Amino acid sequence: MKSWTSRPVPELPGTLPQLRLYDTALGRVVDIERQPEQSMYVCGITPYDATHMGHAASYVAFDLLNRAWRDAGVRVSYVQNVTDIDDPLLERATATGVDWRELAQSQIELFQTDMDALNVLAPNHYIGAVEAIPDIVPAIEQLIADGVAYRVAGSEGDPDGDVYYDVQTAGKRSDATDAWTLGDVSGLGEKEMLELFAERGGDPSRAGKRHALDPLLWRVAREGEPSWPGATLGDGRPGWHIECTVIAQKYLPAPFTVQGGGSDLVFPHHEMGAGHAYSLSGVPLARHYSHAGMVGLDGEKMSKSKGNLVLVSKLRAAGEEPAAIRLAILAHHYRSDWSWTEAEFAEAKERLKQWRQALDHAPAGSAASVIAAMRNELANDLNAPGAIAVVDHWAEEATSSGADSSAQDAALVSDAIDALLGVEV
Ligand code: 5CA
Ligand code: ZN
Repeated sequence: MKSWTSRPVPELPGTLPQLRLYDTALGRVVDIERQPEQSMYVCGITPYDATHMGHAASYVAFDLLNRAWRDAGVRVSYVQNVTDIDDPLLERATATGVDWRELAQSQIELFQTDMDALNVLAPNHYIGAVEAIPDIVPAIEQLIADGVAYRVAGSEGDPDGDVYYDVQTAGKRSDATDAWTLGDVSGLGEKEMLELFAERGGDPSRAGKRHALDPLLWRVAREGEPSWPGATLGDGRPGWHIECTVIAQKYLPAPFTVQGGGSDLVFPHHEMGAGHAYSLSGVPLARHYSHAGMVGLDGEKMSKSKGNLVLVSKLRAAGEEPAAIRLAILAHHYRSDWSWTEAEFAEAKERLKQWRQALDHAPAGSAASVIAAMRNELANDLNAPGAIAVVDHWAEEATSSGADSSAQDAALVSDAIDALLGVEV
């Protein structure tokens, strides 16, 4: 699938120090090993709804990582999927009387326009679940042949042949220290897992499964549902976790550096994806798992059912500047849960104005220390609020100095804000 186009990233003198990032599986901040090329997989949208502020914040978070690596002189190989076939998409299409393909297409286009507006760098590979099916089918066949996946007999209206991943058998396959067992990524106990599994697309009570937490790999065709050729699996469509695993394994090294997404993906999605990958390849899927906090509206969870979605496209249509939206997102550390509020958006707009005014008074020789301090903040677990505070401090001094601007310093500070924070001032 075609991706959007990245805007150019200004080059800055010097380089970002050692990058440290919070690793969900380890539960602490770790040094990210230096390599000439880093690799990142960020879970993409399920295109049944327009990009809301929560989606946007998760892509902006990993865009900071992308930019930090680039600033450290490292190439970045970046892959993102789009879940262009799944239950929620079909349900929404049916409910609204729109063809599911048209719904997906329109929301993907809107998402890409939003990402471009927010100056999020594009992935090198943007891959749909549907286009990955020819790669997913043999992977599931291999899991069955290896005894870590099984077919379930039909019952209660479900036909024969849905394929599930056997979490218990898979978790006992190897004694290697890097082998996967259930809970390695999320650190959760079984009771919490069961609750989240049911909430987030799992089917714990499906009859015939070996374990309630076994996730779906292949759903055989049902009347009225789209399906694709599945070779020995029979016609059907893929489960959710195997989609990301297979796409990541095809386009990225094994293991790749960071898998990212919102914190609602820790379990079951990234947990199960890590299991599938280890079963398929005998090496971990990713070296690190990284998660962005959840965004709400005025203190409540943002959800379609509550009707409280803040859509990036709606703000844009109302004439709001995307750079201000991005700055409002960045005022929160990527790992914290936070709420979008009008008051904070107003603050972000005011901040952008002040930064722009300050550029007219950039003191000569002031840029180097601003860039170094911003880099230190971002190298420390992508502390964007810290980097913003650095620029705020510089802007206050610049404005109060009233001096004529040093063109060179103004250009450097402006480039740093663009290159590191992705905000065009
Ligand atoms: N297609 C799958 C991932 S493979 C999916 O979760 N799609 S999504 O459209 O539901 O979400 C896309 C991304 O936005 C995910 O990383 C998800 O964790 C993140 N996300 C969704 N809601 C929020 C929210 N309220 N706050 C922060 N991030 C969110
Ligand atoms: Zn995913």
